[in-house]
Order: sequence, then C-alpha cells, then structure tokens
Amino acid sequence: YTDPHCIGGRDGIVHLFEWKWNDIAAECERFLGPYGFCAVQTSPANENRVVTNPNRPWWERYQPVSYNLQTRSGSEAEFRSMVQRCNNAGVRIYVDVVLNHMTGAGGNGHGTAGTYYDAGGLQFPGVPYGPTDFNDYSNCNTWDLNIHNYNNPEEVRNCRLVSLLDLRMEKDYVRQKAADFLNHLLDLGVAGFRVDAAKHMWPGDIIALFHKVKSVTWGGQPFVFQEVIDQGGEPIKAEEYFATGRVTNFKFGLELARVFRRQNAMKWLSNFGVGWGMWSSEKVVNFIDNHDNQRGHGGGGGVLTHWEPRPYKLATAFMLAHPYGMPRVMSSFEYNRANDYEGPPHNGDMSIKDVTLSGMSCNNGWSCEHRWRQIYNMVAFRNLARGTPIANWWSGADYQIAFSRGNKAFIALNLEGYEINQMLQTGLPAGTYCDVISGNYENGQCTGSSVTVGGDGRANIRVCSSCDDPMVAIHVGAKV
Ligand code: LM2
Ligand code: CA
Repeated sequence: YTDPHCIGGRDGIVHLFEWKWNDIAAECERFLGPYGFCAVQTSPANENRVVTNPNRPWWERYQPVSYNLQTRSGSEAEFRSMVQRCNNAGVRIYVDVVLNHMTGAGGNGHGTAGTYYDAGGLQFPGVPYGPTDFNDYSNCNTWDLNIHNYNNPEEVRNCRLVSLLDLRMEKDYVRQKAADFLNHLLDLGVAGFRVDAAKHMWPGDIIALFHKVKSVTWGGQPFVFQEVIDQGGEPIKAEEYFATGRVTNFKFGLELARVFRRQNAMKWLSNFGVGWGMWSSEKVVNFIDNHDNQRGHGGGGGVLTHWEPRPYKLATAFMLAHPYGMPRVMSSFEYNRANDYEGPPHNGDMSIKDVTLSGMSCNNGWSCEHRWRQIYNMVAFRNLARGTPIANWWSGADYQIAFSRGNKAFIALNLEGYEINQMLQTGLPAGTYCDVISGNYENGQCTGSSVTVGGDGRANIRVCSSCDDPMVAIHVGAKV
C-alpha cells in the first residue's frame, strides 16, 4: 500500500481542495501532466449532508450520507471521466475517503445525491446502515458518546469525533460496505486513497477492511495514506498504521514552520527526516499545511500557509528539494479568515465556481499554490533529482544553507539579514543554469537570473536577503 503508482519518474501530490471533477480533468491535461505532478488528492467523492447553517461549509463533505458518487464536485459520470483523462495525462487520482463515521448526530434530510437520511434515528438507507451499525454505550463509555479524552485509545476509536456518528467497523457488514465503496472507486481507475480520521479507527479493523479491497486496474495494491494526527504526546502512534500503508506526517509542517519563522536554526536541517524523530521515508506523506490545519482544524494552527507567502514558498521549496518522503502540495481557495467554515467559491445557487485562468494564475477565488513558479519549478527539480542523495551540504550561518542532489540539482536558501555571496560546490557539470526560482527556462534561455558552474563544479552563489524569494535553485533540466 506504500507504492504511489506514479508514472514516468514523477513524484508529488497536489490536493485540489473542493475542485470540481471537470476542472481537475482539465488541470491534469493542461498543467499537472506537463509539469510532472504524480497525482491529485480529491475532496470526498461520495454523497454528503447538505449543511445550510452555516451555508455550505467545506466540512459538510466530511459528513457522509451514502457512497453514491454525487457531490458539489460533480456526478459519477464526471468523476469517471476525470479519472480516465487524468490517467491518460499520466496523473493519478487519490480519493479522500471518510469511513470512520457518517453525518453528525441529530436531524434528518437529503444528501447531495438526494438520498434521505435520519441521523437522529441512525438510519442511512442509501447504504444501508441502521442503528446496529454504529458504536454505542456497549463500547463507548462517555456520557454523551463523544470523544473527550485523547489519552484513552478506546474512547478515541469507539466514541464520536465531534458528534459524528461512529461506525462499528468491527462488524463484517460495515467493513464490506466500506470495501464495496473502495472497490467501486478502484473499478473507475483510481490509484489510491487518503483515509480520513484513521486515528479514530482500530488498525486491525483497517487491515480487515483492506483484505476485502481489490488491486488497482493496472495491478498492485492501491496507494493508501492514512490521516493519523500524531504530533507527539498522545498514546496513539502513527506507526500502528503501517500495515495498511503510509501516514500523514503532521510533524513535518510544524518543524518547518519553526525553521522558516526563524525559531529554530536552518542549519540543523542537515539531518532532517528520520534524524528528527519522524517516520521512515517510504511511510510518510509530507506537507507544509493541509485543508484542516491551514484554518485551525485537525491538529490546529502553527503551520505556514499561503497567507504567509514568503516563508511558505521557502518551506515548500525545501520540502520538494529534500528526498525524504512523498510530498503533497496544498492548493487552496480564498476565504475570509475569520470564518473557518467558509466553503469554496460559489455561484448564487451555491454551486462551486469553475477554476478560470489568466496566464499561469487562477481566478474566481482559487489560490492555486501549485501554479506558483517557485513551487511548480521545484516539482520538476524533484523529479530530475529522484534517486540521488543529498550531497555538498553547506551552512554558512544559522539561517544560510545549500545542498545538491547528487550531480543533478542544487539549492541555496537564506534567512539571514545579509546576502549569500560564496563560491560553493554545486555538484553539477560545468555550464550555465537558470535559477528556476526567479524565472523559467524558456526557448533555451533564462527569464530570471542564472548561475555559471565551473569545470570543478563550483559556482559563485548569490542569494539576496531582503527580497521576496531568498533562494536560488538550479538543475540539469534547465541548462542553457
Ligand atoms: C478529521 N480528522 O480525523 C479532520 O481532521 C477533521 O477536521 C474533520 O472534521 C474530521 N476528521 C471528520 O472527517 C471536519 C471539521 C469539523 C466538522 C467535521 C464534520 O474539521 O469542524 O464538524 O468535519 O463536518 C462540524 C462542526 C462540529 C459539529 C460536527 C457535526 O464543526 O461543530 O459537531 O460538524 O455536526 C457538533
Ligand atoms: Ca471510530
């Protein structure tokens, strides 16, 4: 479950949060394929509760009503077409799957596919699930059936997360319904899953569930990365989930936020990864921020986001330049930061807005961090450097570092109050290279600055200090 099924030496996931299937399909063809992304993480594809108070928050998609594939992102036909078009463009699809629970407690209504549900009566006829398919006082001991104490693993796994009706995953029937849903997605050609709220499910139940899950259509187990919020300090550990794939590495973004906010010296990054108490490289999906913690949900704030573009770009570039783990780039929508519930850009009828473009950037309220030059050029850097180790590590001061990836690529980052102006070993063959942070390599020329490497691999590296992007990155794919 740890193989991401990337095509052609690609690496890296982009989370196209709340995008419509038709827009994702177009993005695979016009951008993600050509620019070398391995895969897209989508928002949940199955029917969810229609929440109107507040009006259509992003989090309504974490309240399943059935496993029918009809949401504000589109229909099953549109989903199927997206998967085909992305696979044809060389880009894989990973679906965010919510298996731990159904809607929040109380109320009734119709979901995004029009299916009736009665949360008060624990009835979800669209699956169907009934009262005996949910955990209750037989195995959850809190007075209101909600989770209060994260130091008690039984409670975290058998009680309700923020009142969400907690499925009795120990039942074969429930496992089978969840597996049928995943198998349907696999039949449509998806390559893997982000398992929501995995920490709230027993590892043994997840193993039993995946015993019922088939291969991807081209062969091999699906890629699985499980959302386990383990930031240290709680009894539930991410490593309990290794039998069924990777885990989301929540330590990664917290540590890099401290470094790129100048709260912990950048030079200590020389042994970043396992050396910092994080899990082994093939067991993690890394990210600077995600859709939850960028707005204070799911593990909370403290991380860098697109709201702080300067350190965010530095941290993201470091993540992509560094060989540790599988990186995931966040692609956000704009919202009023005072309203942590605010959903995606929408039309008057609450349908999600199209992603429109002007040049390389997105309009209509879509932030599209993955289309920022400093980010997409580092995806190309990473692909070219794949399989090469860190070499030529240099740190001139607490907040000045540089390193190469074998003889393929080189990066230097600066958060000191003065520029880097040094002869450094880049590891690269002699020649002139485009700095892919300040510009692109186009028609054999650099649109930004360039670096000249001598016959001995050394170059005069200059990195500004008070500028917008205090870093320089070069690689063998952008040599003039
Ligand atoms: C997660 N981790 O395991 C995410 O980190 C977390 O953010 C998700 O909650 C959670 N799984 C469920 O998939 C999000 C959101 C919550 C929201 C839930 C359900 O962060 O705020 O809860 O989705 O939509 C909302 C209300 C909450 C209410 C609940 C049920 O914010 O106040 O609880 O719905 O009605 C009474
Ligand atoms: Ca549970």
